[in-house]
Amino acid sequence: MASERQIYYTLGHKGYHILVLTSDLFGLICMIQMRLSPINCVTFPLPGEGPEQQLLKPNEWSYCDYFWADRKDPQGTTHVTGFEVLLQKQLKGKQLQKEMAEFIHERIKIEEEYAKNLSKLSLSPLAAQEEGTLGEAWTQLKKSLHDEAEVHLKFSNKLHTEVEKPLLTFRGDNFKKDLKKYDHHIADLRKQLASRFASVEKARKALADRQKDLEVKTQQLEIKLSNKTEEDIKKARRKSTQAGDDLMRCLDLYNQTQSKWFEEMVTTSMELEKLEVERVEWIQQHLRQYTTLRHETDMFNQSTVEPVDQLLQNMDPAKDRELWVKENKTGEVRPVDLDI
Ligand SMILES: *[C@@H]1O[C@H](CO)[C@@H](O)[C@H](O)[C@H]1NC(C)=O
Ligand SMILES: *[C@@H]1O[C@H](CO)[C@@H](O)[C@H](O)[C@H]1NC(C)=O
Ligand SMILES: *[C@@H]1O[C@H](CO)[C@@H](O)[C@H](O)[C@H]1NC(C)=O
Ligand SMILES: *[C@@H]1O[C@H](CO)[C@@H](O)[C@H](O)[C@H]1NC(C)=O
Ligand SMILES: CC(=O)N[C@H]1CO[C@H](CO)[C@@H](O)[C@@H]1O
Repeated sequence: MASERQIYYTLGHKGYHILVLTSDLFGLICMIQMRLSPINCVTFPLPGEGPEQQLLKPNEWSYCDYFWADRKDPQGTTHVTGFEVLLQKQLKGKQLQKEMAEFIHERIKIEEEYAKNLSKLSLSPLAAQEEGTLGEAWTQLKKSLHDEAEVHLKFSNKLHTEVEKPLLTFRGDNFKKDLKKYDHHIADLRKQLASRFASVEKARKALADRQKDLEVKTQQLEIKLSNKTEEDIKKARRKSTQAGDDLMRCLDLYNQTQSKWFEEMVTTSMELEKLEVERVEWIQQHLRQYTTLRHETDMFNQSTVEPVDQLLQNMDPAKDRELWVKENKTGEVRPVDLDI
């Protein structure tokens, strides 16, 4: 009797499918139809086929939703997997973080040199002999340069320990090793997927051959071109069924591997997403520390000139004159008219 079976193999989670249509009408003809769009051995739905796909994390622009396909590199010669694009982002982030540390290092050097210059100038003997309240104010002004130098030195030290070092040491050498591990893990699964895909193709061809063979034998029997017996046909049919089962088995293995790859892609890309969020937050935190320290410097820096302002306010030119006159006066008896 005529029987018709339709077996849908759903691959992956998003309705990617291989449709195996086994229609053994009179037990003779098997039709296989593969309805999928494999790209580099990953099966995607054909446009308009399969159920509508929803994003795994709608509205989040999550890594796990946007890196399923491979991309041709700019030269167009080799393919870069979506996962490799994510890995490259991580490596670049690491490099940029290092460059930021380098930049802060240069900033520190300027600050140190500036402090050294101020400190040196504060020791200058210029106008050291100024006297009185003006002399005091002048001495304080020179001293303020030394205090200011201290402020800048402290700033540079804090920049080093609280900004440069954290930026430099965030994620040590293990980070690249970890990325390599992720890379190998996902690449292995892709390789497995490719080999399973090849098996499916091979099994599909084998089944097609078996079916052709069965068809030819059946026709030959019908038009009595051959003395093939029912036995031969049964044998051919058995082999065809076997080839069909084999294909099913290969499909199932492919299915499992793609499913595994899919899951690992989701978990690993979300892991990378988390790492990126952490990196950005870490840098943000330390750049904020930079601005805090810089503000502090201004405030301390202000305080170094406050005593100078104070002394300038306290200056008393009259008193200075008095003091100077007392010390250097040459005689207070005034001359009188000549009298004979
Ligand atoms: C420090 O002084 C030297 C000259 O003595 C000058 O070349 C340099 O630019 C100064 N540096 C800073 C940061 O002011
Ligand atoms: C079938 O035909 C072949 C030659 O075409 C012959 O050798 C063979 O003996 C035949 N077998 C039967 C069962 O008639
Ligand atoms: C504080 O230091 C900055 C340099 O970092 C300098 O330009 C500024 O004039 C200083 N301000 C005072 C009040 O000393
Ligand atoms: C004024 O008197 C002081 C103290 O005796 C002295 O050090 C200074 O050299 C004198 N100034 C002049 C111009 O003689
Ligand atoms: C039709 C079919 O075999 N689907 C399977 C594909 O693979 C996943 C994961 O191994 C299974 O859960 C499905 O049942």
